[in-house]
Amino acid sequence: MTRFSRLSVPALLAALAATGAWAADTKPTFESLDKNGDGKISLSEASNHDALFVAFKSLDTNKDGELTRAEFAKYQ
Ligand SMILES: [Ca+2]
Ligand SMILES: [Ca+2]
Repeated sequence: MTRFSRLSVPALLAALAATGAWAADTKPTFESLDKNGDGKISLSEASNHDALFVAFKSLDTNKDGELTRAEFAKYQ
């Protein structure tokens, strides 16, 4: 029994890791990304979210280095 529960720990960790990977894939809200509350998402604010960071340049249509709510809406 003891041996079985020891073996199940890595399996549990793997399951948690899989859950975390899924959560990282979900799209964040504008409010959660705009840490300083200035109504825009800067590149450093977007860097907290890998997928958004990658998409940042294409979303920033006026190339001012920040995403407005309207620019971010295209991502959602
Ligand atoms: Ca901001
Ligand atoms: Ca912009």
